[in-house]
Amino acid sequence: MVSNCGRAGGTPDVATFFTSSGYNLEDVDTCTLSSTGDIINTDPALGALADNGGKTETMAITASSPALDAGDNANCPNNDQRDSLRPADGDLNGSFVCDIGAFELFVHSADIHINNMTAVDTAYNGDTIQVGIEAHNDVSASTTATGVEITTATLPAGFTVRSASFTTSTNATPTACTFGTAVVCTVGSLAPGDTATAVIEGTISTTGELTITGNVNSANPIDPNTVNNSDHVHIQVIGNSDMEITGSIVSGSLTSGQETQIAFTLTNLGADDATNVRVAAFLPEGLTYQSITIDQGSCSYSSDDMSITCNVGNMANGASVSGIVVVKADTTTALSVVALVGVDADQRDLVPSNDTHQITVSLAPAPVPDSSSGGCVYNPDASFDPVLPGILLTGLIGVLTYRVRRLNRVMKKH
Ligand SMILES: [Ca+2]
Ligand SMILES: [Ca+2]
Ligand SMILES: [Ca+2]
Ligand SMILES: [Ca+2]
Repeated sequence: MVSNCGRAGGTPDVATFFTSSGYNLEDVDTCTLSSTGDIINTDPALGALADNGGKTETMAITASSPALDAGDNANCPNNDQRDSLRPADGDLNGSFVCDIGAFELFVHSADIHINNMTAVDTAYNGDTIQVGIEAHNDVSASTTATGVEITTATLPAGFTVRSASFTTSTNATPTACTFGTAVVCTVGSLAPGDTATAVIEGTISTTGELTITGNVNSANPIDPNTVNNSDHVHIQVIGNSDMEITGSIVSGSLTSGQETQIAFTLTNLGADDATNVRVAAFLPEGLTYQSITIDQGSCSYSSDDMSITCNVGNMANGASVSGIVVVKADTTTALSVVALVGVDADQRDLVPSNDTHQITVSLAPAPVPDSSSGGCVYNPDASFDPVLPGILLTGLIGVLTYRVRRLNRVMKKH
């Protein structure tokens, strides 16, 4: 490092003209430095001559000096004039390069970073959840980081903080953080290897995906890697939709061979919109399926278990969808049977009692022609018990519940 070779006047630093071997620095341009690594017309930003350690005084450089990490490792001694090890990574870019001149600057660093963030993957609208943000000063840091803060980015709409505090690996007593539209935890100092963990408790009042971003920053010393100072968690928020299904039959008493219609209506009683709404209907022995129509979505019938399934799609809060199943009586004995309809959606249903509905139908065999009179007679054996045994109802409802669950599983695979 030189200042004024004297070729352009003034008092020369270097007595005779010399040829640069490279990696020299001059504050003006009197030395005709033009070899590899040479720097001209650049102030090296040297400090005053002072005792910076070692046997002789030196002029220190700072982290902003152009001499920093600008030397030649192939031609630099293992120690600087103070006997400090060189090269040192002065700009903390991971590359250890000698500084130009007699002084090798060692720069303290503390790579503070977000080590982990925790939160549930899914939650329901109305839930109160916790989000953890763990910050760490890397064990390889050369010094304690000071002025450490754990913060969040502006919190998403629909997430209201109820409390926030942090602990550290050296102090398990929670310290309060401030919070509003964001959270700020003033951690203070964090020694190499130490951890600080903020816990934020908040209530959800929305649906869909919530993203919460955590940050950590420090005042000192230099953080060589700021990319790892931020991270985030995603929370899928499921809504609450009270699905209701009702049904009725046009004719509750049928003679074998007669057709009738079972009408059903499903309604989203809210409070959130419903997605992937599914209807299942099960016909009892004695009623045979003829056809189905529905306002929205599509349906199919399976003769295997006499079930009808409909994919209705999405239903906004308050929306209703209606359908009609045409059935025909087919019985040789009098009996009372129950058709069942049920509804489900992806949302949480806090009122499951209205998710199913049962429709009772009284069936009678067709009249037997009286060959002697040519007319019809009523078969006295066709009288039916209008009261369905409770155990049968329970069994059918159990079957429905099972089938709806099975249906749900099948739906969710697609
Ligand atoms: Ca260096
Ligand atoms: Ca470097
Ligand atoms: Ca960092
Ligand atoms: Ca319900």
